[in-house]
Formats: sequence, C-alpha cells, structure tokens
Amino acid sequence: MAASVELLSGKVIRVDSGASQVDTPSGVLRCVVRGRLTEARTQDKRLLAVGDEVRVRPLGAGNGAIEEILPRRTKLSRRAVGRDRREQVVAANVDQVVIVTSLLEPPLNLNLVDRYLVAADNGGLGALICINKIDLGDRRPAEAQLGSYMTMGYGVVWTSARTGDGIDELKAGLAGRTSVMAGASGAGKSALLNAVEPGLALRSGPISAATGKGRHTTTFSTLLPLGGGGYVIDTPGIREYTLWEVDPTALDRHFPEIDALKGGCRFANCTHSHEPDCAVKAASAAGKLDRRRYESYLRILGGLDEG
Ligand SMILES: Nc1nc2c(ncn2[C@@H]2O[C@H](COP(=O)(O)OP(=O)(O)OP(=O)(O)O)[C@@H](O)[C@H]2O)c(=O)[nH]1
Ligand SMILES: [Mg+2]
Ligand SMILES: [Zn+2]
Repeated sequence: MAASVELLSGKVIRVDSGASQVDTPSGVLRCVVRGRLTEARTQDKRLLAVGDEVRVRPLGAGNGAIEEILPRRTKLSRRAVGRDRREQVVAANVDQVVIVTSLLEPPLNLNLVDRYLVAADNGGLGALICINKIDLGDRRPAEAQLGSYMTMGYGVVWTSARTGDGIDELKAGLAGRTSVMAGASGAGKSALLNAVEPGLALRSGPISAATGKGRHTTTFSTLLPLGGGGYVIDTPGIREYTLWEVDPTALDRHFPEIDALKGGCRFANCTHSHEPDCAVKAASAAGKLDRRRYESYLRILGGLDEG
C-alpha cells in the first residue's frame, strides 16, 4: 500500500489561469487547483488570490495540486471590470494597503486614495498613504491637502524612488507585516519596491508621453518576501477602482470625520446627500469638513447606488 503523501502548507505567490505558484517548505511549486474546489466560491472571479494560504499535495518535479484554501483573515476586493462584475480579490491575508499616488506624472489622485481607504477599512486592513515622485515638484500644495488625513490618524509617507527620499520610512512601514501596493499605473509602485529592496529587480516602465498615464508595466500580482521580514504584494496599476459590497447606508463609517458628525443629523439613516437637517452637509457648507473629502464621499456613494 502506498504511503499517503503529506499535504504541505503554502502561500500563493502568483495566480495564473493555467498554474499558480505556491511557496511551500519544499520550494515554489507550480500548482493546479483540485476540480472539486472550483465548484465552490463561484462568487469570486477567480478562485485563488495572491496571499491565500493553501494545503498542497506535492506531485513531484516541482508540481503540486491545491487541495484546500484556508479561510481568509482579510481581503482587499474590488468589483471586476468589464462585463464580469463579480468580486475580484486583489490580495488575501494582508495587514495593510500601501496606497501609492504620485505628486505629478500622473497627477495626485486623492479620490482614488479615498476609495482605497474605504476598501481597506471594509476589508479589515490598515492603510498607509504614500505620495511618490516628490522630486518632480513643490509638495506644499499636496501637504495642505493631506493635512486632514494626518489629523484623522492615517500614516503618510513622502517618497522619491528616484532620489531615495523617504525610502527608509517606507521600508520601516513595510517591515514585519504583509502589505499590498495599490494605485494607478505609473505611480511608481514597482520602482518604490526596487528602492526598498534592490534585489527584487521588478520591471518598472515609463509613463506614456501622449496620455501622461502609466503603461501597465506590471501585469501580474506577485507576493514578494522582504529581507527584513514580512511580505509585499506588487500589483498591476488600475484604471478604475470600483468598490465591492460596501453598504451605501454604512459608507459614512469608513469616513472617520463624517462618522463623527452624523449624530447631529435628523435621520438616523441619513446618507448625507439629499436629506434635510444633515449635520454633515452643514459642516461642509460651514467649512468645518474638508470639502474635497465630502465630495469624494458623495461620488463614491453615487457609484454604489448604481449597484
Ligand atoms: N521622477 C520620478 N520618477 C519615478 C519615481 N518613481 C517611479 N518613477 C518612474 O515612473 C515610471 C513608472 O514607474 P513604475 O514603477 O513602473 O510604476 P507602477 O506604479 O509600478 O506602474 P504599473 O506597474 O503600470 O502599475 C517609471 O518610469 C519610473 O522610473 C520617482 O520617485 N520620481
Ligand atoms: Mg508596477
Ligand atoms: Zn446627514
């Protein structure tokens, strides 16, 4: 009788339609997913996500079969783009999202930062805001805009992958935990990781002179171990980020400064958009609430209503 082969514990480091890569105590294995598992989780666009903890049956010659996907501690999800509107898990079992936006080229995008902050909070993740490419211009106007985030307690790091400014701070923010880098294409996610850890040698590419946007240089999410401990997931930049399963009546919970005001609204289920006697709207009109953040809230709320 053949001895039963023990299953290995592994971590998914890359997801591919054919075979995914799983880091196990026996090295990185190319793995297929067992057929019976593919029947479950039909809600997900993909069954597996980078960062998933799995149990693998080794098949020899560097191959394996994923027998079990362990429950996810946390996840960063979005709604898939295009026709397929199912959930897409961008990363599983991560502790924080590092939201990268460049100061310039492409321009600062705080509305995207706000979306990611909501997604992070909704998925049980921390967040670190990273303003990159500070070598390209005056950062003072951006500092004024970021002030309200710092007041709310969000960490903000100012970096230049080119000059090395702020890289030690980013490195300290990544150490010892699992992070996912997120943001627009061309913001410098891969360049930052190369600056933090030159051995990674990730591809980083110029933005388009014609559109001023990135060219989607990174095409796969990959989980990378960090020398000082911890992991980081580099992801492909996105064009749009549509939230997944955020309850419109609870969106305000993900905006700490709006959440703090809503007790003064006439209606307990106020969405702070059209209702009378809304304390949030009043605070915005009186200049007591960052107007741009309030507009960002309303824009996200409008998108959620589309369903
Ligand atoms: N001046 C300047 N350029 C930078 C900086 N960081 C990145 N870049 C440049 O910006 C371009 C885009 O960088 P990437 O690292 O490929 O950006 P990305 O966010 O990984 O983009 P995708 O993989 O497409 O999502 C490259 O030409 C980088 O050299 C920076 O701090 N300053
Ligand atoms: Mg990249
Ligand atoms: Zn209200």
